[in-house]
Amino acid sequence: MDLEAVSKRSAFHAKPQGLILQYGTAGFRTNAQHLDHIMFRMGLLAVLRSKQTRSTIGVMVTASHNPEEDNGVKLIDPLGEMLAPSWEEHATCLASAEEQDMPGVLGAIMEKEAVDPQQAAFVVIGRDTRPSSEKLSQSVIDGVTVLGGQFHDYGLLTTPQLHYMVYCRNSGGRYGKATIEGYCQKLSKAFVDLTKQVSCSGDENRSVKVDCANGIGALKLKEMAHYFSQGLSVQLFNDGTEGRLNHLCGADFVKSHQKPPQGMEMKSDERCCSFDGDADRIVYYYSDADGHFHLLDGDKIATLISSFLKELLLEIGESLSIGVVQTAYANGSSTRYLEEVMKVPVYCTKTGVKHLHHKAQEFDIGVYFEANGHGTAVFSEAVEVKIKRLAQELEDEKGKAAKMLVSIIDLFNQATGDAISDMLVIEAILALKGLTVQQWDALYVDLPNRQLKVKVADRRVISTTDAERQALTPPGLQEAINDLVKKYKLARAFVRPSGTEDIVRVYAEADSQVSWEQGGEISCVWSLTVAKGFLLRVRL
Ligand code: G16
Repeated sequence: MDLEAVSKRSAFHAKPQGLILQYGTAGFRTNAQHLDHIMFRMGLLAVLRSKQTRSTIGVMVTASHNPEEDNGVKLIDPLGEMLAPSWEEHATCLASAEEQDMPGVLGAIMEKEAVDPQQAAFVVIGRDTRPSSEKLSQSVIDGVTVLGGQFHDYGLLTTPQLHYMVYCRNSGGRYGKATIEGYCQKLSKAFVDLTKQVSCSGDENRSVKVDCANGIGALKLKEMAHYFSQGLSVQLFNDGTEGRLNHLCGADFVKSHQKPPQGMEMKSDERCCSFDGDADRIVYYYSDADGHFHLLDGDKIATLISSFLKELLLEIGESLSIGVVQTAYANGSSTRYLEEVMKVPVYCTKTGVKHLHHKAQEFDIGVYFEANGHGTAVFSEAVEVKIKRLAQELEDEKGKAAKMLVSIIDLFNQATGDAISDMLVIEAILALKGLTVQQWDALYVDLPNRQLKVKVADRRVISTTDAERQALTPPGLQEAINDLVKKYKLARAFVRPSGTEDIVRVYAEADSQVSWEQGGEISCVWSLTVAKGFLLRVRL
């Protein structure tokens, strides 16, 4: 490996002096203008990771839910999962190195990770529709090629599609074909097989309205819709023909504002959903006859999916372990419902799919969802083999349930949360169970809750513990939260620094909304005082 050539090439992707960025919740994210050197260096790092693992590594250029002027990059590990934490540290080191120190940092990573320089490397690249993405993905390619890595540029892809491609390539085809056609065929076959089982009395003309956040999800859903058009008709809104990415639309907007996206034509009781900018999150919603907005977020999705999987296992007569993984943002009602009514064990991890995914892999069947709509289900290899065998052996209702389980396993993108795959899973389950969106919503009632973004001078003053449910610093913050929370029934609140935006997130929930302020406004206000001189307020 020619580290001198790397230095020379790096000069074309010079790092702005003093700029330090960290590999955050889902890679590097900031304004696109500051990212050229990061892209080049992540191309280099992907080659090293590929050599070390002797596998294909993915590099996705996207900032997902962030505003259009931002961009970002993340690496995808061999089984389609997020980059291993020890390599996140290497990524931060490499991204922070001043130009003259770059070869030394690369050498140190190679030594620490025992990377064989002679080993071949292969990297696959994808990008979202942001105006900056194409140029930035060229910088990734520049980094890959200067270290002698081979690559395949998929061009425009949703983030979960790139995760799928990486998994397929490293599973020797077992997981599927590493092409867009392979992805569409795998999912649509599973969806059609599943929905064939719907009894005739069901709603035969199923349709759903999809807000695509003016992002890549629109292109990919259009590309795919004809594959399953007989089972489901999708009507796209915010498809990118006008309007800015994630602006007043998309899953993040709908979840945090708890209102419909702009540009969506909602009639009462119609089933609608929103993707985010790179189509790795989904939330559902509808507006009732009185015009009230109802949100079915990641928690409701996890409940629907896990109850369906549990029912199938019960029908087959298999007692496999099912676990649900959530984060601190999970609504208290959802956790109670899962534990007390469904009798499913629930675990809480830190924010970030990487944490949930690994916890979910501890079960025969793990269902994980963040409340923001990012999630999927994962099945152990032994379970997949067993279910496939049972689908061949069993007859009648048991055989039918086993076949449905085989199809739904194929319908999930087990590499990561995937809005398209999750939408098809949800649509199939609703059809099979004959549930309306209102009936699904009625499984439990969410505690009133609010989430706010607060801009502060330095978000790193806040550190947390206990899966981000408790603040460790600054001193006095957690005590202030505790004092407020104990005044209200079923109340919970926490504060954590975002790993994707330069803000602090504040979350609060309680059993009811109470009157606050003399203005007669019906709201409950949590005032969370931070010792560094700013006041965080969340209104319910
Ligand atoms: C990413 C992560 C999610 C996380 C979200 C917000 O989502 O993949 O796991 O919940 O960021 O993270 P934070 O609160 O740290 O900013 P996306 O859809 O933006 O890739």
